[in-house]
Amino acid sequence: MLDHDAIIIGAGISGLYQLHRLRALGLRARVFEAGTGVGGTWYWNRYPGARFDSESYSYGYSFSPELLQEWSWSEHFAPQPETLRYLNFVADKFDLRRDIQFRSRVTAAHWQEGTRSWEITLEDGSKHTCRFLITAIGPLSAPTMPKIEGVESFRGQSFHTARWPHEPVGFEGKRVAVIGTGATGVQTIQEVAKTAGHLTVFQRTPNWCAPLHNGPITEEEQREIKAGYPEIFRRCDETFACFLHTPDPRGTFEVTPEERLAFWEKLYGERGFGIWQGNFRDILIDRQANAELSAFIAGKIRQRVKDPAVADKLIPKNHGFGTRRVPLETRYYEVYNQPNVTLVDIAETPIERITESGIRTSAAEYAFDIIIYATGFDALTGAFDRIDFRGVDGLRLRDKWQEGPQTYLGMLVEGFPNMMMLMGPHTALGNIPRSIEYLVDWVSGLIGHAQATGITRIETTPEGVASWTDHVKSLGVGLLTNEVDSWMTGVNRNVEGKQTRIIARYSGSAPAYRERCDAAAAAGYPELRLG
Ligand code: NA7
Repeated sequence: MLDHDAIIIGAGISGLYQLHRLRALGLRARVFEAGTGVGGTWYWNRYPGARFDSESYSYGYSFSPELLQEWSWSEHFAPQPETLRYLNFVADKFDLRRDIQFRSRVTAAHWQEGTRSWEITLEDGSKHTCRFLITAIGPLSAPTMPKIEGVESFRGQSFHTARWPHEPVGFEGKRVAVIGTGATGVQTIQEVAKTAGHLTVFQRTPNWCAPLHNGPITEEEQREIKAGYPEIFRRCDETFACFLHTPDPRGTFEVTPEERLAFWEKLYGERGFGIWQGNFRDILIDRQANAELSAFIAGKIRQRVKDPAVADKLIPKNHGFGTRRVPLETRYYEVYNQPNVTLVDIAETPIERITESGIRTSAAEYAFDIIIYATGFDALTGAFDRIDFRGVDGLRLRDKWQEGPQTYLGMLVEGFPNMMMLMGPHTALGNIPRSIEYLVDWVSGLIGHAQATGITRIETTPEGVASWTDHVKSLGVGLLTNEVDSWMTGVNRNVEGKQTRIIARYSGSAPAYRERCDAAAAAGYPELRLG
């Protein structure tokens, strides 16, 4: 007898909802979670300033009308502590904790053909068996430290943003360094700059940032939100990437220069991702359109940063607006007008090493009390690489994906029967909880089908994988995003073997993705071998 019907790795947004759904199917499901609490991304990323860039009310779970009415978001873009409270509230409300084992990092998962089951090994060496294995390990959950000599030698305090301590860290009067200026670095910098004695930002590549325009949710807005949830989620269902924003059907050059400017001014003044996700339909395809928009944003940066030389350093030169993830900010650029903040361009003067007392670049030596590494993640496939997954005949997932991931619908892998991935490579990212709810529902439908028909082995066919992988690749053709190094193209200069771009992300529309998955289910899963 197997220990469990299903094992879910991870108690983040996807793991929690998957547990809830599997229970409803009558399965004995168990979640193994490395952390000491629920929350996943929002459990680990406790760095100062961490918050949503999606509107709070478009980000929460939609599956329970009761939950939607019971929970009140306090800000349009909730800060991390509130989101973590929310996920704990969900865990309590649906009594999820009794099936979650914390402090339990999964190190290996091996397929056992004889029993059509998975054997999972935890860090403590214990083993657990199950019929179905569901990975809910997140697309951005394997933090990476920079490959810089001397990282271990620093005597002050140092933290990676995704492994932030649970105790408060004070910056008053302290000399603080931040390395990294992605979405995380930007949020950290604008918060730490408020109190640090002196903050030095080490920037290798500037990113194009745009204003978040956060604010508290008033009582009246709260009433409107709660009454309007069906409409909010209907909209998220219809938009390209499940945000409240979706591309404008017009092309950049189909309007007059005056109309274009007025539209961009409006978007720049509005909340959230509109400037990225709700812009003209061709800004990420048409080079000229992208260049015009980039020039517009560069103008904003120049207006906001007093020192023209600093402004120039903050303007990206090697990629256009929106071709990497756009960090949303609150007075980020104004931080560089403060006397307690210095920007060091390490593309110009590279970091040579971390020393006992601070950081040495090719031009100077800096002393610090605290170094913050906002250096990102081994994205999309990194969390998979950190677990020893072995499928049929001991095949290693890492080897199978050596040339880049190959999946069916981003959820199944040939040679890895009964394993389903939530937010694995080749699925739609966008407003992630919206994608998660869909994927969990689809996986639950498949497992429910197996339960009802006595199926104990589910494996995708090579044809299914080939056609999906080709489809994902073809969707990426012509996208400016895929011409740029970033976590979205699978590049991480700190990780061996991740120096070249791959197509690891589904870049079509979310409705088209769902249509394809729905059709597969409706047709009785023709691309799966069920037995
Ligand atoms: P990102 O977006 O991958 O950013 C990492 C940053 O760290 C980026 O600015 C990197 O510069 C910088 N970095 C990484 N390694 C080094 C070294 N060795 N030296 C100097 N600078 C370095 O990660 P985030 O955590 O900000 O965001 C990830 C996603 O999580 C985000 O998009 C949200 O969707 C949630 P580079 O650009 O590589 O030159």
